[in-house]
Amino acid sequence: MTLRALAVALSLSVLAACAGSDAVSNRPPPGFVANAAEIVAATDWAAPEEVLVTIDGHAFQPAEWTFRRDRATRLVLVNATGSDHGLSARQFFADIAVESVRGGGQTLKGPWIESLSIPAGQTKELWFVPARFGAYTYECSAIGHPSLGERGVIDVVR
Ligand SMILES: [Cu+2]
Repeated sequence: MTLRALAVALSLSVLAACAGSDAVSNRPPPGFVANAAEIVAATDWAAPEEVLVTIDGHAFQPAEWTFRRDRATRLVLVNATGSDHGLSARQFFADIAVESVRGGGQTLKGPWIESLSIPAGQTKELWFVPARFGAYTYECSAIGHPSLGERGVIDVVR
């Protein structure tokens, strides 16, 4: 790898870590579900189970989310505030197969996601299949927000 290529790779990884963007991958980050693309392709997306979450008053409402393993799922995140928020949930993201991230007038295809932004006043949708059972924590990726209570738990059950 040339120095220039290394510099580009480093700057891309810094961008991917930024709270203010969506980072969707077409190569599996370490530990992520390896066959996510096959899971997405084998899933019927006509009527996904919907979970609606509103961000307001420095809280995700509700804060506890329950999903069912192997089900097509549509997580709708409504940002009812005037500031930007994001979903930071590394272990949860590692265990799901992402069909798409929708919102802000665009659709990003998965099958792996590392970060999700929810800009002020916008709604983002995460279309995915929980591929492993688990109990997870998540928090807002904006600096200082988790300590104000903007965090919660996720359960993936049968
Ligand atoms: Cu926040």
